[in-house]
Amino acid sequence: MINPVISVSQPQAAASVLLIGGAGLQADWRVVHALGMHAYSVTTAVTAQNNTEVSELGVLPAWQVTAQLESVMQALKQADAQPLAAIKMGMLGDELVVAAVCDAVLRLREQGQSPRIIIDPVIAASSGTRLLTEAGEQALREQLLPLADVITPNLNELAQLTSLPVSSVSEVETAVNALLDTGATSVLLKGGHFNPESATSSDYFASDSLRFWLMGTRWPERANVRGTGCLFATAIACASAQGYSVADAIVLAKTLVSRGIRQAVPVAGAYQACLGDVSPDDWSVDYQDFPLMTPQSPEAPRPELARCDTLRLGIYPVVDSVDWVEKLIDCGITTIQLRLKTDTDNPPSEQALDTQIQQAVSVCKDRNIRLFINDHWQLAIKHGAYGIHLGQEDLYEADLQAIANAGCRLGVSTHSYTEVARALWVNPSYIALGPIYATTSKAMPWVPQGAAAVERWVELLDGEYPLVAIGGINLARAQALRATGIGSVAMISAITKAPDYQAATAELQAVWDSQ
Ligand code: 3NM
Repeated sequence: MINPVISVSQPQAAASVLLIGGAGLQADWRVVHALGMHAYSVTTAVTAQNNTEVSELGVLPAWQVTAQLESVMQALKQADAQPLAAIKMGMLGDELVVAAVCDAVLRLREQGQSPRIIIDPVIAASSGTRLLTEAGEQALREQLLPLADVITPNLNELAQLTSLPVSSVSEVETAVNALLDTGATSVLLKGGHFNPESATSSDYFASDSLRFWLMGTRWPERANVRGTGCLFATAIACASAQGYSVADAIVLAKTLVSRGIRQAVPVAGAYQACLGDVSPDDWSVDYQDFPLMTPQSPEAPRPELARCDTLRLGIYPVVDSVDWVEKLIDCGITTIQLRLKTDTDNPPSEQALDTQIQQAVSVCKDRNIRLFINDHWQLAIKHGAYGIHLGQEDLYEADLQAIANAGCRLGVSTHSYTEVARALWVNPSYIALGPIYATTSKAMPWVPQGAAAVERWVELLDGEYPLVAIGGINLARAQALRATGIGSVAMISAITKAPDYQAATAELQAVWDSQ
C-alpha cells in the first residue's frame, strides 16, 4: 500500500524554480527568498486588490507571456545557469495564457527537461471575483492539468473543478480521486478551509501509489491569513528543486506554512504569514509545526501506546535468535530486538515462531530487559513482550489498538520526513531513524542519511520521543553519533559479525557510557 519515498536530505546540485502567476507571485517570492534559493518568474496578470476586494484585473496578452517564457528559456541555456527543477503555476487568467504556458512545458519536455510541475489552479479570489475565465478553466482542465505532477486546489477549487460536494472526509477523498482522473500524477487538497471548526488543518493527498491526510495545528485566532495557498504550492516547488520526493516536499511545505501562520502578523485588516529566516538545509523545522500523517480519516482516534521507561535506550543490538538474546544479556545489554526474518521459500511454522518468541520473552522478563519483537506483533502480545518494532509497511496492517490495549510499546522505523510524519501520528514508543550509514544487513532503497541528519532529527524530536539511529553503525560511528545527543544506536553486524562479540559489545557500551 505504501511505497518507499526516497528523499532524506540528499545534497542536491543547486537547481532553480520557475514561478508563473499574477499577484500571488509576491507571496511566491517570499518563500524563495526565505530559503535563499534561486527562481525565475513570469507575470501573467496585474491586479488591483487588497484584503477585501479585487477592483481591477488585467491579464497580459499571451504574446507577452510567451516572450517572458522565451527569455527564461534563453537564460537556462547559459553554461552557468542552474537547471530548472520545478515550475509552479498560479493565476493564469485566460485560455490564451494557459495555452502559452502549456506550449512552454511541452517544449521543455521535447528538449529532454522534465521539471516537476506544480499547478495551483487559481480560479477565483476569496472575494469571489473570477481570476480565470470560463474558457481558461476549460483549457486548464483539458490541456494543463494532465501535465501536472501535483495539482494543489483549495476546497473551493476542488469543488469547482470536479462539480462534486466537498464537505466531508469521504467527499473530499472522492473529489480528489476525480481530479486525478484529469491525468495529473497527484493531487493535494489544501485543507485550510476544510472543517474550519476542527483543531487541525487537514490536507488530503492522492496519487496512484500513495494516499494520506496531513494534519497541522490550526491557529484559529489567525483564521484570515492571506496568501497561504501560494506559499504552500511554492514551498512544494522549492523542496522539489532541492531533490525531495513529492510526499516529503509536501511535508516540508506544510511545516513552512504552519510556521508562517503561527508567526503571522496583522496587516490592513487581515493577517500576513511570517516565515522569518528559514535554513535551506533543514527548513528550520520546529516540532510544533511538524504535521501528522495518516492514510485513515483525520478524525480517526490515535492509539495510546505505552511509553518506554526511558528516553535513552542505549546500545540496542538487533539479533535473529534466542541464543543471541541470551548471550548479549550476559554481556549487560538491556535493550534488544528479536528480528526473526523468515525465508519466504521456506517459512518457519507458526509453532516454531511462537516457541522462539515465548523463550525470548521469558529470558528477558526476570531480568528487566527491554525486548522488542520485530514484525510478529500478535505473538509479542500473546507472550507479553516489552515492545514490538514495526516497519512502515506493517504499520497499518497491524492492529495498533490491540498493541496499545496490551500495554505493549511500539517502535517504528522511519527513513524520511514522510515516514516520520506517519510515525508521529501513531505516537510511537520510540522512533528509529535509518539508514544512517550504508548497510549490508538489509536491502535498502534509501540513501544513507549521515550523522548531520541525526543531529537535525535530535534537534527536532529529542525529548518528545526516544530516538534510535540504525544502519552501518560500528564502534567509531557510535562514538560520532553519541556526540549528536541521540539516546540510542542499533546495530546488527557490528556485534553479530564481530570476531569477538563480547569484546565488541563491551567496547560499544564503554563508548556509549563514557561521555
Ligand atoms: N533497519 P547493520 S538498517 C534492520 O534503516 C535495519 O531501517 C534499518 O544492520 C533501517 O547494523 C538495518 O549491520 C540493518 O548495518 C542494520
